[in-house]
Amino acid sequence: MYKMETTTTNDLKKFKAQITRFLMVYKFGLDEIKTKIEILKQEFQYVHDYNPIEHVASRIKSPESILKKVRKKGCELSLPSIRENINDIAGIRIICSFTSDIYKVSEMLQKQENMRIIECKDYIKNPKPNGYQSLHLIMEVPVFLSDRTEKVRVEAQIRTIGMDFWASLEHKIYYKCNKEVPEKLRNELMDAAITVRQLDMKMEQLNKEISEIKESTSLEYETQEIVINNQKFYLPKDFFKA
Ligand code: 0O2
Repeated sequence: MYKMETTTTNDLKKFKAQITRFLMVYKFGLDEIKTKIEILKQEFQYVHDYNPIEHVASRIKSPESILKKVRKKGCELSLPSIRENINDIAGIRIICSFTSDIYKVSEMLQKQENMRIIECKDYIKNPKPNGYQSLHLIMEVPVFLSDRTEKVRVEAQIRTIGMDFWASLEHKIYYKCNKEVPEKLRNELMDAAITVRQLDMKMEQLNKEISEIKESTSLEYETQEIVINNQKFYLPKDFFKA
């Protein structure tokens, strides 16, 4: 009896250590991608004086959620099978201001060396039947460990603020209704998804008009940058001469 209990405790300890090591590699993969995104963000801001990324959030799927997905997909419950079949253990969400920014960010990520794009799902061009919109990229990055290099998959969900707002509400409703959303609510969610799409298009149009105005006025006079209280201001050069 005593021996059996010890074996069980040891097995559990071993299993816990294995899972921790397994998930740790995904955390390193996420760190790699987050650094790449931060560099792109800063460089884009510097070169184009504009930042296409509003904010970034990331998470590692909990062992419980991994288990649920294994059951849903009907794949084998082993670490190699989980690695092969579950693509979103490491997930990053990139929120952009405008739909065109989503494609800019996706293109920049796809051009990165040392990174392989396994799959691209465009739920913006082809929204899901419930109205869900987002661009999903399954990426594979190498993680350099002390004794080996591992390739890690990270799922990026790139979407606008509106798409994100809709998705988080839909996710709540889906779980509140125990995955059986009543028809009335489903129709209302679909209407809201259409409104989000229209608002995104309107904002994109407005942004284009603002950029055109900015471009034409900046051509009229040369500006000089001044910094007051760590804030940048651009004033016409003639102002300083006067
Ligand atoms: P959670 O709790 O967010 O992690 P695949 O991974 O490609 O083999 P899957 O899971 O069907 O198969 O891929 P898909 O459609 O790209 O979905 C992956 C993730 O996108 C989901 O993960 C959700 O986070 C999000 N997503 C997809 N469809 C919807 C939707 O209709 N509504 C909302 N709110 N989110 C969605 P999980 O594991 O399902 O959930």
